[in-house]
Amino acid sequence: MRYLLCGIAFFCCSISINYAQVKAPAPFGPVPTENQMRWQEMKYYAFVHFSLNTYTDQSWGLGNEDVQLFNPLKLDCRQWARICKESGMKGIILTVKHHCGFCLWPSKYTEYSVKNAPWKNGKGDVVREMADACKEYGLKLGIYLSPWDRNHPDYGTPAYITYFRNQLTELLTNYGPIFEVWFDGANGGSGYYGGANETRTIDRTTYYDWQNTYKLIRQLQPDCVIWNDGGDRADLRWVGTEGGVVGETNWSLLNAKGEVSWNMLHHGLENGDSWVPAEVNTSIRPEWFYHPHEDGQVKTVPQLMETYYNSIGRNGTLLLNFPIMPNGLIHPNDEKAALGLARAVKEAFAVNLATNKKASASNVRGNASEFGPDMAVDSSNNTYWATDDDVTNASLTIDFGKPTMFNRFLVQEYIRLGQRVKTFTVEGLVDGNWKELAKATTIGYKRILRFPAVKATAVRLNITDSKSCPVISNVGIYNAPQILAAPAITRNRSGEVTITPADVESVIYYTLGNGQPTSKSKKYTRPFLSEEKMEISAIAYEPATGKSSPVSREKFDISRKNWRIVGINDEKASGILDGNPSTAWHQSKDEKMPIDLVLDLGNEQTLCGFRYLPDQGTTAGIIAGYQFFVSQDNIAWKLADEGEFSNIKNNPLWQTGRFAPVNARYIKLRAVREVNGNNEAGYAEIDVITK
Ligand code: FUL
Repeated sequence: MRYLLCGIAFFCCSISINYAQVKAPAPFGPVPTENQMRWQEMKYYAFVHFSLNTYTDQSWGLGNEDVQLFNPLKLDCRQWARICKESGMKGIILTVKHHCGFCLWPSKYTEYSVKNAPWKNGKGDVVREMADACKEYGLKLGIYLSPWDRNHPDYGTPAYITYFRNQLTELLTNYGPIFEVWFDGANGGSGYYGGANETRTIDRTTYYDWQNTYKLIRQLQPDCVIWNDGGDRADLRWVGTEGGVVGETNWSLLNAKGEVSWNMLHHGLENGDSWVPAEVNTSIRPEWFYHPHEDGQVKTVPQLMETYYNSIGRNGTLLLNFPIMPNGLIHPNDEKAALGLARAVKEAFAVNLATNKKASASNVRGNASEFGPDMAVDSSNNTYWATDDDVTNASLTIDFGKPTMFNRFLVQEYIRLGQRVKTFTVEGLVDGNWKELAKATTIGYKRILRFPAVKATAVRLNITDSKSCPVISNVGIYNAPQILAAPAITRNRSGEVTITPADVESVIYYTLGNGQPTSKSKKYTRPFLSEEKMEISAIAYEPATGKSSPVSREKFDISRKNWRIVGINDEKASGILDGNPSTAWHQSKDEKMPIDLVLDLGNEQTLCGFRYLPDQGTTAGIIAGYQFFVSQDNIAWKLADEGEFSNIKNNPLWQTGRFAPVNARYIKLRAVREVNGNNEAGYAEIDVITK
């Protein structure tokens, strides 16, 4: 009898062991919520920037701009929605209130809104029109509501928080489902504030009392995700730059508490205790709001494709911005670029060469077919290949059966069970030998690797390190057509113009001026000298296919050859005149604001503006408040321009100041305020605009 009982016990045990072996892996570490999952699967959606700035050519309004300016006679949210839909986007986030405080909906809590604008005699509501258009086109609606409000008299006091929440309540109750709310952390301090015209500082860690605002949002819109780059962790994180790129290593994790450094924003935190995935926000033009002078600077398809790989291809989502024109429409150049990107993405990922191919693996969880390698090539994101719990190093081989050409490798983890993979490689079986094609770190929801096209009969994914057993839901292998990128044009201080292609196969053709170069234009063979004011346009052309890149154009003003930096004995300072954006120079640490930089142009010029490029490598020393002086003799100075470089911290582009033409030989850029409020001033480049 005893033997019988032991036998039964043994039998039961072995059943439960067998059963345990084929149990799905347990979640590892933090996992996404259903809201985060739904958001992640949207992948690509639009930002729309539209406000009074659209009419004043500003980046940040001060809060005193006249509501009478707002009159978009052709406003058509259906055009925005159509373009977004045709571009493959899944939603639109509208700037319902930017830092200037002007509201695109007739809020009952302020007079500073569409209700007092001439547009539709004050009866208009952009948010309503946007919500209707989104519904019609099957897009989700999100709202950007700036916490910083340069118009509101109560900004800085608790009363403003009540106002902010009242507005949020209006927006989250009157316009149907909202998929995302976006709380911009930018705050420059100064503003109109109901006429006070002063600087107001708030404590970012306490002032907004985010936790109670989050509660309100969860109550009003339980399916909504919250973006916040401030101290309080919400559902999604900023990636630390508006340049359209998240770190190659990108963990969807952060710690719920404590400071978040730039590195954490950009790469996530490998052992973070909360799921806070990355959203990559960038504009289709250099700036967020519409500026007519940027009509020729809309990002090209190769540039946008680069952004695609650097966001969606790196475990992020892509939030691409369209600035709206004063007439209320998206500019045709922006439409063309967005549709061009959609086409390029479709072409690149048209055929998944891995689908239903023979797959094998070094280990399969409990040898169960439901976790077998086929699950990674079955075109379903809900099935996955997984290994036994103790296996964190494993490979998956896909056999094409014949030599096959490809240049892209896509891989996805089943993130509902957590983000696990730390490192992996991709190999191709070329002429009977395994050859490494790519090596990378994290995977997450989706990772896409690029490498030169190769012909191989099989592909092997090697997970070389993982926090726990890998769980791979999908593998894709593609042969994307080559896209020629526009060449880079630079001119150094001696006037030497260099044009650099992005690849080795193409030939460069250029024209002087802003015409359209073709393969019949002048061929570029080596750097050439041009000390004059000049404009140049160039293309990369591939003789084998007859394809050309988009045009790159550069304007160079007078030569800086004879310029002198006055009163500075540091040789490195000449980096600010060398035409190379990556060499920067900073004033001595002992300097106190205001910090001056004086330049001698060598002879008198008729100036009508200046340009400043901040250090591209750090936010330290970026000038936010400035004055610009001119002089004939370096003794008597005249103020030509002053103001703020709005949003320069997050978007450190070339800044331009313009003024009435004036003759001068000396210029002085005075730094009045640094973005971080420190006594520091740094420069990558300084230039002038002559008449
Ligand atoms: C920034 C803002 O200051 C910009 O104006 C823009 O709205 C961008 C999306 O966020 O921080």
